[in-house]
Amino acid sequence: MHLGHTHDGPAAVSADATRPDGTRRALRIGLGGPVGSGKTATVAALCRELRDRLSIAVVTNDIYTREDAEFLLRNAVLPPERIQGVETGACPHTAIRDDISANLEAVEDLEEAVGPLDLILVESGGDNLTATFSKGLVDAQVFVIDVAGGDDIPRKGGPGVTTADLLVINKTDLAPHVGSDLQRMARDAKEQRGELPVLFTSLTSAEGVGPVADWVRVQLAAWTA
Ligand SMILES: Nc1nc2c(ncn2[C@@H]2O[C@H](COP(=O)(O)OP(=O)(O)OP(=O)(O)O)[C@@H](O)[C@H]2O)c(=O)[nH]1
Ligand SMILES: [Mg+2]
Repeated sequence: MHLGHTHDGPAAVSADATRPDGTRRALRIGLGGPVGSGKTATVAALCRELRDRLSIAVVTNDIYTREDAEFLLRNAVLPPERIQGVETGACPHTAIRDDISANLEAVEDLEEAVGPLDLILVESGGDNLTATFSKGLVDAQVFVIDVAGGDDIPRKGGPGVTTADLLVINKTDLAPHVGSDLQRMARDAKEQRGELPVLFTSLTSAEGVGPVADWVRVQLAAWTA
């Protein structure tokens, strides 16, 4: 389902876009958002959708475990050497915004071990509405919320909702069960984000992650242009 508007322009990219040998490094996309909104499910679905044509790796962040990396490994969304878990040991936003060293090391290790890569997905641990990625870590960021978390979340704003390069509103299949008004969520998101894109997804539906995969392809085309 796509109630939002699209925006095909390239996301803002960080300055250092090359590997030590001068070739272009992988596009790095961060996925953040509240606990349980569907970040890992989105990463898994993106890997399945894109892995045949693109060379992909994933970094996951968890506070005390490597649960998400293990989920991706169990589900064999990528070969094991392409998945790395970072145990942040503290608030997830610290590791993606304030001290990004562990994540940067994971991203660079992957690029060296299994590269050249086209795309690296970095999943933040579940956090609150203020969490955003440092531009030193990722080139573009996706904020994933879900309809079951309350249909007033887009209206509440915060940097994730208002400034992420893409806002994904997931689990639309649950809207009738939790009384969420998708039209209202689309209107509120548009008000908060202006021309920045918003996509509605249900990973249990046939369309699944398709619209997000299309957005990733557009970012990659801009990155490699
Ligand atoms: N009904 C429904 N369930 C979904 C959808 N997407 C994800 N889920 C389920 O929601 C739960 C949480 O999904 P995850 O992908 O683990 O969420 P997350 O954002 O990675 O969670 P944390 O990493 O713990 O913050 C899982 O049980 C998923 O199967 C969806 O579109 N519809
Ligand atoms: Mg997760």
